[in-house]
Amino acid sequence: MVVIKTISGRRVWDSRGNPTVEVDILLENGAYGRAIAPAGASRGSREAIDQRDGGSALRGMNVKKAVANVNEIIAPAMVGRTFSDHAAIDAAILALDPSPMKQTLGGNATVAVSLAALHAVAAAKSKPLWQHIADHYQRTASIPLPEIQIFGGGAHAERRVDIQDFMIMVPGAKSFDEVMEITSEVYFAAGSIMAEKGRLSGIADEGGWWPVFDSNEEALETLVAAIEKTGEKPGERVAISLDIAASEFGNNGKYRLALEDREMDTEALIDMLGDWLDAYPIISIEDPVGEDDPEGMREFTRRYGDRVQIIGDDYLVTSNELVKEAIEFGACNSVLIKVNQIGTVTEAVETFLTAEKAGWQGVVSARSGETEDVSISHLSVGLGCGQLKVGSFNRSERMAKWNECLRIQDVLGADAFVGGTPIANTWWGKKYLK
Ligand code: 2PG
Ligand code: MG
Repeated sequence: MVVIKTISGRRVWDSRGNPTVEVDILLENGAYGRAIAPAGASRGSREAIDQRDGGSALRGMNVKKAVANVNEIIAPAMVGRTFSDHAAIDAAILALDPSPMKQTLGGNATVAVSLAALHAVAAAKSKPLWQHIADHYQRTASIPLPEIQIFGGGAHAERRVDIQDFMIMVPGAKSFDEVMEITSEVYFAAGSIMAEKGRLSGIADEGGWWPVFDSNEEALETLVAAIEKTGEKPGERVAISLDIAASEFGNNGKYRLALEDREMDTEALIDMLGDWLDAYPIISIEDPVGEDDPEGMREFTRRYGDRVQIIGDDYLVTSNELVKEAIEFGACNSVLIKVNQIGTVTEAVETFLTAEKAGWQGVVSARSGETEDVSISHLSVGLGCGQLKVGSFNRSERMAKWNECLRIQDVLGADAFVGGTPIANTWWGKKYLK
């Protein structure tokens, strides 16, 4: 049992320099928790709404109202009350805002309170956060396999290329530490290839290299060249993961690749991505078609679901209801888990468990607007979900999350790393890794 002494919200600033909500929760027993709301740029239309003040100041992004919701609505309703655990605090948040998209309080307010409560309750039990999560949900903690961005595009790079995330995964590594080492080599190899071509132009929102390419596929070719430059054979220990984020360049089954001045329908987009799956060692693909194109998502899954991880992000927005529907419908075989898309830890975990029960992979993920908050590293470890997507290998809001996994690995031991098997189980692995 915990008794809440104070809840205080304040405005802090995220990795893009935008305002965001930080919450401190102090318990009567002296334990406390703090968390900061992240923010997406390529947002699903059905995800929890960030309450922003609008107007001209701070590009309409100010969060005075959301902070006030914490201090003037949530705090008075909760201070002095006794709760059994963080889930009971989440239930109280949901009672204050039962709307499906957290329109009343703002998802940025609810997620910061929910995560701060998770931290506070873990502290009250004198447990590291990952341990509290593992114990509470009766999970076996493990160190996740990262998806790490090398080139950032789409909404994270002024749409310089259409595809959003060009990432690597290193399932062939023996430890999380080795993933970091190999990723560092690939990241800087990619940078030096860009520099040699006179195309090094800084970095995108999540720390990946700014994508100065003439076509989307050129980014893939460069990624393969970067992997090779490190002495790795693409598809052996290191593979490619893409977030197409197709909702950003598609509408009602019509897609426009602006970089290549190409219009295509769902069928042509699926064919193009299928050609990429044949030509490159891609083991994971996120939002291959738009969130408004469920038939396309089902068709993509029908054609390629046995050879690649197909993640729903904008399409599923960490919603238990939408995941249930997609399982039934036969669209996707994996889901991205972003706590701020749904608004509370309880709801995000519920969605993850539904997905896992159906044999889907759950991938805990950061947002493109992040901070020093490392809660998601603990969430992915504590749930033992298997995969973590954080952005690139650059900028402290990203590195903080990778570094936190290294610290947890010191406690859990290298054997707790989940890598090693997934690539061999993929279509690519079966075909090329004899
Ligand atoms: C995504 C995320 C992270 P955003 O689409 O998966 O890359 O982007 O936070 O902008 O939605
Ligand atoms: Mg995405």
